[in-house]
Amino acid sequence: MKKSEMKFATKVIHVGGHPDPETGAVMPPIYQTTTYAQESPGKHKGYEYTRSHNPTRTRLEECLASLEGAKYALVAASGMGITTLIMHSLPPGSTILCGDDVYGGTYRILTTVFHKIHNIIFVDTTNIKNVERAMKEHKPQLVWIETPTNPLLKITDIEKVTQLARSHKALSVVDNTFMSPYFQNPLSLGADIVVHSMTKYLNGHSDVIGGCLMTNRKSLYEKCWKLQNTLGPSQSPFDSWLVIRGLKTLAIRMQAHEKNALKVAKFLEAHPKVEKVVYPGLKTHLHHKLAKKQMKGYGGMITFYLKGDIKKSKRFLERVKVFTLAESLGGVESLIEHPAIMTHASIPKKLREDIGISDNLVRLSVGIEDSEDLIRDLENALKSL
Ligand code: P1T
Repeated sequence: MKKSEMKFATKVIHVGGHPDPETGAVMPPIYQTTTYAQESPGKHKGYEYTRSHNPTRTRLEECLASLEGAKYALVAASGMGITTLIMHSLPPGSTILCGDDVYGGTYRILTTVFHKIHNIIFVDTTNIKNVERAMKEHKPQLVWIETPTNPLLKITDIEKVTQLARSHKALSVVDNTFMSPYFQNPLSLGADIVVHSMTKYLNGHSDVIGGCLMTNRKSLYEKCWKLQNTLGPSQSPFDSWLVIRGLKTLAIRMQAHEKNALKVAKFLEAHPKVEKVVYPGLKTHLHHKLAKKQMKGYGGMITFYLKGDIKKSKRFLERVKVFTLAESLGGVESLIEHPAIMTHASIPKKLREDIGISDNLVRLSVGIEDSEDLIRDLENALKSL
């Protein structure tokens, strides 16, 4: 069967997953090598040095490309590594229009590293009029959106924003980490590049740091690959192998995350000690209709506002037992965190509060444990407040 004809749950297992031609090993070998023998100087089998290419990484890239319906995928040692490559691929002095609610590390790299090379403009991309105005005023070379956003789960209309970018001859990038390719495919909605922190749902087991980009644009892929080869943030063969292993269950994991998240969101919404719940799958979500239109599901991330102050939030976070208080997301285990103190601390307090990352905001990465245990855990911690 052609890989383009396969359904998602088949692709994650079989694309790039052919048995090893030398031994018949069903699982791909971990090519734990830095270098490759050459027959004659410059005559080799496509592999010279693992910073440039590695056969285990190639298999992972093949699978990832197919999941986003892309011709090319590039894997790096972290999500931030991928952001670095994309930023360096632009001519110095470029203008980047970035969503105003993004992962704290993305905000940090743009405002403390790449502001020295490029002009960085933040805008609320959920409001298309804002984007239109900013496009005319700043004439960006690249538009960077995260949807749903981390941590506020705001939804940007990918089709509309990428269309606007195209009409202004700007490239568009969508960080699709929160949805994974199972629930959202930005390239099919018009994006030029889709990026993921593979550390999250793609690997799914909280044991690998990694990032990737997928695109149909050969020149962009080649530019980023050359930069990776030059700058060096290439992923190790073992980590690529672990992601190949994690990916195999992506479809069923995403279904389970979503099923649990909807139950947890509904429980929290009805709880008297909770001020507000944000989950794209709830009808009360500000962008629920758009989420329903452009996503195939709503994912496993929930944010909510507790009734109370920072002290109460800390007490609540100390009292959960099944949820682990930790940064990151997208693993099989449930995690809980405080964005203002943890993942988004690099955003200045005033700015954080203006966009809604307040001291009573809590973020959940709902895992695939039994939902009754997760709800009981939250109930007990809330009861103790
Ligand atoms: O951690 P790394 O693999 O470098 O990925 C960075 C990154 C990029 N994009 C999004 C949307 C992300 O959420 C992240 C990392 N986020 C966390 C560590 C977190 O807890 O939110």
